Amino acid sequence: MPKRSGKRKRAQKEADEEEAAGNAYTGSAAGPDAFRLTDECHHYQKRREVPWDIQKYWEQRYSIWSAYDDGIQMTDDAWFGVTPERVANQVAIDICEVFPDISTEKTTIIDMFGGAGGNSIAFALSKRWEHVISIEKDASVIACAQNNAAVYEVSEYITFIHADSFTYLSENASSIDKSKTVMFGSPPWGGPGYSTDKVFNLRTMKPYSLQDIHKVCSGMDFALFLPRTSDLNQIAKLAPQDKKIDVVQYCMEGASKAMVAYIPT
Ligand code: MGP
Repeated sequence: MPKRSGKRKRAQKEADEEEAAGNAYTGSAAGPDAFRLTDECHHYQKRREVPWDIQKYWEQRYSIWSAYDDGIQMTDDAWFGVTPERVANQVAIDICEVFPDISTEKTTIIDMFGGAGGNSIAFALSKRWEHVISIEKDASVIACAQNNAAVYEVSEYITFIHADSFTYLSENASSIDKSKTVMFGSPPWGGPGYSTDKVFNLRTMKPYSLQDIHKVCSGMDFALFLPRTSDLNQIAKLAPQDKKIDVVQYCMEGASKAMVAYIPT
């Protein structure tokens, strides 16, 4: 792929954003309204095509996406944050078991930081939800997610929303039925350098802190996918009176990849 100048790249990104914004995609199978893949979406096949800083993730591509070879698309940044498939599937099972009234009352799950689709696809595959809503603010990344949902044959079960989660949730607050909705968030952790701190400070997590996310999820059960070294004391402070927060470490090949905090209403 030829290198583009920063200015041209930015202009192209803006044009892509505008085009995708005009496509308020509301769910059905990929058709003419689908978000379009951009120059930032790739299906790398050879190691030499892959930028050095994501080679480690690309080497793990089949544990991230078992169907990688069927046409999975990723932006370079999306590799850092995508949940490996087995972990995403286990989280989709656990979220139903951990929250006590989930089996009877909840019909919608909102994936606040949908990314390239790893978690939303797992929620759709679980067939547990009437609505899986995947919100993503990057036009190229949401195009990858929609493509990847089609690879896993679940496009029709996911509503892709191209938006900033915080704006979307505040603008749509009145139409979200909190008694029927569960929130899931796998936020950015501030890049791959997150692991340098012995205990990860969720209060200074960038660009959204634990408190920012907690605020928009209040009144709903929510599950957060966080660094394996996250400060448990900070998480514990969010426990509603007389309730506990379950924290689960998700391991692959004997080592934790991340933890999920299941925070009840
Ligand atoms: P990692 O710790 O960067 O890599 O990501 P690895 O190879 O497990 O660890 P290392 O110790 O060998 O370097 C581990 C997993 O964490 C990834 O597969 C993602 O699921 C998740 N992850 C990593 N980052 C940087 C993020 C992030 O910023 N946000 C989210 N939501 N998940 C991330």
